Amino acid sequence: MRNAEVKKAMGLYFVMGTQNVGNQEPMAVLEAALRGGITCFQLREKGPGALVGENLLNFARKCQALCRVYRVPFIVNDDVDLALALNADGVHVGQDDEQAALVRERIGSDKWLGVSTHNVEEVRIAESIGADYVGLGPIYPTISKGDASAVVGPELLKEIRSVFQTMPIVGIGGISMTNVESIIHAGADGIAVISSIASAEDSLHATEAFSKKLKFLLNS
Ligand code: 3NM
Repeated sequence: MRNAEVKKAMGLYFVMGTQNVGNQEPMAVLEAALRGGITCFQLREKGPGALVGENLLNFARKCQALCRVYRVPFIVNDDVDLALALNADGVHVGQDDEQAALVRERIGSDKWLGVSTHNVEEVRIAESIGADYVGLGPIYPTISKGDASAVVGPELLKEIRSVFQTMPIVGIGGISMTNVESIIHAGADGIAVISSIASAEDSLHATEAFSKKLKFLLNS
């Protein structure tokens, strides 16, 4: 049951922090994405100028409240304390963040745990500690993550899908309308994007276009 729910949520997974929206109002961008049909949201507040303390807590609360209106899971990147304080739906950690096994212990079994992975071994470890899904990337070159590791391409996605047939997998990194098809054809359950929605001229239209294309690709 949970696996099916997570897979569905991986369809169009929007990742955003206040640093990703340029001059736009972050809440307006999130609302446009929710209206346009995102299926999961991750608050990833990172890098220079990132909100901290009370400001972060207040912003996160607003994001969570809006996600609830649209019945979209609200996941917190890295900050387990924040996720617990808000009773978020889940936590997402990278390889350099707090160890996923410890995060699972802290958040318990009810919350979703997502792990960023870059190769077969990392997916194997994520599976063994009970991750609900893995992000695999960067599939293509990205401008949104300064310390991104080497591009893996859709080929690795395909290989990983052949080894892990039931694990929910979301592709991330440089995904746009022009390459989304390659990610789904390689076996991903969906895509995770920052800039294609957050930096779009019109986030609502960008999201609607992704949503429509994904519905077609995932059902065919
Ligand atoms: N993680 P965009 S790539 C947050 O490879 C993140 O694990 C990555 O942003 C990974 O959609 C990435 O703008 C950035 O390329 C994704």
